Amino acid sequence: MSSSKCTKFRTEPFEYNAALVCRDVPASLAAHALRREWSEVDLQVTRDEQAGYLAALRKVDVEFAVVEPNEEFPDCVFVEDCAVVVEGRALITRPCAASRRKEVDEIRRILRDDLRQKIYEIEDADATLDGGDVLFTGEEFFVGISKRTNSQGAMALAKAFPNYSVSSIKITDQLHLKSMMSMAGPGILAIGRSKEAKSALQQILQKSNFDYCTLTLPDDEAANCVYVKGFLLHCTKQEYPESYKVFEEKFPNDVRIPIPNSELHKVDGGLTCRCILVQKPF
Ligand code: CIR
Repeated sequence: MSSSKCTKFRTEPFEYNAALVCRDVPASLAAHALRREWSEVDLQVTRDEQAGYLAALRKVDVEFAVVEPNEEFPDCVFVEDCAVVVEGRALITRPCAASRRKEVDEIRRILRDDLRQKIYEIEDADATLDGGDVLFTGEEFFVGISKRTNSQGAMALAKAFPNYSVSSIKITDQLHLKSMMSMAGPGILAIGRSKEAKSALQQILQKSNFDYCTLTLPDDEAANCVYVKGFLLHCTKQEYPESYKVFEEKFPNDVRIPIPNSELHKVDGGLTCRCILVQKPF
């Protein structure tokens, strides 16, 4: 991992004790989930992948809040896009895709009633914001301005979280900002090696006052990992052997949990997009 200065990063923003997840994949995902390039999807494999994901979260011992799969919403397993939750505040997003707009209703209810988060809404009807475009580093937010998220969406994020700075990062090719990066621990920014990932990193370094350690992965997709309770859910050796090697070298075996994602990746799903991590009040 590389870093020039040494910033002391706070760990509390990462102290999640609950996860909102979809109980299973709806059958409608196979034919109707959005995807940038058409690809046949094996429903049973996606269901096995989701079961593996839930098993991993059980292993790290977070409380579960579950949204039922809804056949009307083929993309509903990708809960991350529906809300941005930090320190007890939940901003309900306005997903750009029309087919995903109403997914937020059930997510809002669970965040408010079961996970006892304070709900914030986006008032600007022109704003679009997908949770996959929002990277919270523990110190600040970066928001991808992409085909899914616009500057009004970024402004709504800044309004909901006035204690944190929000910097916009221009995205051209990838679906979301987090399609090529995520936090692999407090202060550790996992990032891919594509031209677009490099451009995003450059923008981050220019706009940030913090000195993150960067964990560079050969594959953008592998840079989407989930840090929770000291564990790291990341790609498998079969899917991304070169990136897997990096995780193997940098993290002890007993904190790493490889998660298969190749089938859900066909509909542009990564690992972060299948949960919303939350600090539920005791
Ligand atoms: C979509 O296009 O909206 C879904 N098929 C994939 C969403 C992935 N979301 C995410 O990475 N946060």
